[in-house]
Amino acid sequence: MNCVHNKRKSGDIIVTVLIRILALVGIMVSMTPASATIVYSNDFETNTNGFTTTGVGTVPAGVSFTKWLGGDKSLHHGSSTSLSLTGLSVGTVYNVAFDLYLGGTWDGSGAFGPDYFQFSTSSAGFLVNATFVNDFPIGGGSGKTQTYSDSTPLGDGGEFIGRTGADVVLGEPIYYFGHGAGNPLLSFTATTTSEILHFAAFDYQQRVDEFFALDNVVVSNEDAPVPEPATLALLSLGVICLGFNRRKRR
Ligand SMILES: [Ca+2]
Ligand SMILES: [Ca+2]
Ligand SMILES: [Ca+2]
Repeated sequence: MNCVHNKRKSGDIIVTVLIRILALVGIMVSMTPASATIVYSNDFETNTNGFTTTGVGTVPAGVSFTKWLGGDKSLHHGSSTSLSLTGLSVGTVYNVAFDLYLGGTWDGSGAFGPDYFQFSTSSAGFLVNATFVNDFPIGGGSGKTQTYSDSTPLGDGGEFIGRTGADVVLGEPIYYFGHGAGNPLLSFTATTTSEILHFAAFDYQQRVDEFFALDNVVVSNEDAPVPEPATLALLSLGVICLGFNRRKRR
C-alpha cells in the first residue's frame, strides 16, 4: 500500500514540477524582446566618431591591448566628453552600455575627494552620479568608501567599500555598464530625435592622480516585447495546467 501511495505521490510531484517548468518557460519566452537595433557602437580602435574628444590610449597597460577613449589621461578632473546621437525615435527607450576604466588613486567620498564619475543624458539627467574608490589594498583595507554600487548608480544608497560593483583586472577597476550579467543597464526615453550623452569626472585632484576612460560604447533601442502566437499558446497551456493542478490539490 505504502509503495503504491509513494509511487503516486512521487508521480504527482513530477507532474507538478513539469507543469511549473512549462509555465515558467512560457512566461520567460513571452518576455524575450522581439529585437534590439544598435544605433551607435564604438570600440575606439579606429575612430572616436560622434564624441567631442579624440584622445585615446591603451589601458590598463599590458592587460588589454585595446584603445580606450581617454586612455591617454585626457579625461580627468573637471573634464568631460559627450556623444551626440541623431535620428532617434521619440518615445523609444534606448539602452546605453559602456566600459568605464578608473585610472589612478580615486579617493571616493572622503579625504582627497569627493571623486565623482557622472553619466547623464539630455533627456534623462543623471543616470550615474556617484563617488568611486581605487585604493590599496583591495577589499576596503584603506577604509575609503564610495557611494557607487550596482544597485545605487545615482550614489543615493549610502557608502560602500572601494571598487564595489567593479571587475578588478590586475588591481584596476573596470565597470561594465550594460555588458554582462549583473551589470546595470542604463537607459533613457528619447523626447526628441537627438540626444546628448555626457560622461564627466568631478574629482578633487588632477590627471596625474585620477582619470577615467571609456570603451565599447553601445547604444541600442529595444522594441516592445511582442509574444509570438506559438509562445502565447505555450503560455496559455502553462497557465491552464497550473490552474488544473491547483484545483486538483484542493
Ligand atoms: Ca577598445
Ligand atoms: Ca587621489
Ligand atoms: Ca581625489
